[in-house]
Amino acid sequence: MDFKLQPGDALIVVDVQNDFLPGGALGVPGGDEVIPLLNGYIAAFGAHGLPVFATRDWHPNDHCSFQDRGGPWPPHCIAHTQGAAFATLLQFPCNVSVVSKATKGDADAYSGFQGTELDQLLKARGAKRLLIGGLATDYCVLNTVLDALAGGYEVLLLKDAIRAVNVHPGDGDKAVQEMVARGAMPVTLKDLAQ
Ligand code: VGL
Ligand code: ZN
Repeated sequence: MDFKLQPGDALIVVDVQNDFLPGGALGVPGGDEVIPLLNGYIAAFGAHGLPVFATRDWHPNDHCSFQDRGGPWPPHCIAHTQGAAFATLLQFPCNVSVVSKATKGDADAYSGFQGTELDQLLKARGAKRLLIGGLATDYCVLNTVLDALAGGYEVLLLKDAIRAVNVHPGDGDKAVQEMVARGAMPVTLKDLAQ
């Protein structure tokens, strides 16, 4: 599927943070492999003067999703720690719009739209079509994509720039199927006509 960047496109890089890279507190297998691809998309967006958004998981140190509070996850992405920082090799433009989520102790948020200003920021930039990639396919990418579709955006899923946690084998594949069934179009960097 060939596609061309056009006015109204926005790139959303989901949660590419140190704790989600291999060796991190909640390492996603192959999570680091998305970085060079996302840098390719970021460069293309820069060349077209189109906006780039980055979501980040940004938890207090006693977040309800942590195992010591009965949640499913080890402590991860604690605000202002090195683990919560964006992957060093990601080449965000200096005007990247950063959106923090799940910042309060008692609620989790897998979607970048949940409890954030992402929708308003996108609308303010005239965004109509969202290119979405990052981590993790079966949690924050899935929920961000589903909310984007429900909110009336067209979505291109960056299939080469997502990786899954796969708590249960096949979770990532199932998530991709669900996103596509709801209307997301899977694309890769090779499909991008320059
Ligand atoms: C995520 C698990 C816990 C994600 C965030 O960014 O996909 N996954 N918190
Ligand atoms: Zn989290």
